[in-house]
Amino acid sequence: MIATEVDLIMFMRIDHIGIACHDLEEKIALFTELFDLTVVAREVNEEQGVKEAMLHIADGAGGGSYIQLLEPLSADSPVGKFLAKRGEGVHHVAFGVPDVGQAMEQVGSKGVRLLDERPRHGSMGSSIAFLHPKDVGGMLTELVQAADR
Ligand code: V0V
Ligand code: CO
Repeated sequence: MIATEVDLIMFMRIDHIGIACHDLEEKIALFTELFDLTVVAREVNEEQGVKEAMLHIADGAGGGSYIQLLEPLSADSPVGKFLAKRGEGVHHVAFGVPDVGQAMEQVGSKGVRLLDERPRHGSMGSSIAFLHPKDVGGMLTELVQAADR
């Protein structure tokens, strides 16, 4: 789906909540046991400095909703620094959008700092981009365009 210039940025759903953790396998065991969730994808994303797993919650407009568990690949990666500073917990909230480039342009034009100049590779073949938490009420925000399904 291609948004036109007159369309406002459209959040179709919460795509995922990203949770920072020290030990991915331990937290996968916790979340699957507590909430009866299923791991549907795992990936090492070198560019983002993470080893991650997606636990499926539900399907919605243009894609699913997930919990994303994130273990840092190094101490100086975004998630590594977050763990050192704040400890384990909610790291970011990701919203599903129809067109990530368009969403970046629209939100960028409102003065929000984009942490990516162009969309990056995200989980399950998605295209992603991050917004600075200081410009979004303290919430690290991710825009996600799901892969064609
Ligand atoms: C930092 N801050 C946060 C935050 N991380 N606030 C809310 N949530 C977070 N996760 C605050 C921090 O406390 C500082 O505030 C301020 O922002 C600047 O932080 P910093 O520690 O000085 O800076 P850095 O170097 O830690 O950078 C923070 C940012 C960085 C957000 C710029 O983490 C980043 O570029 N993140 C985007 C990429 C990313 O997070 N990738 C991992 C997920 P005070 O203390 O000055 O008040 S990968 C992913 O989700 C994938 C692959 C996927 O979904 O498919
Ligand atoms: Co994410």
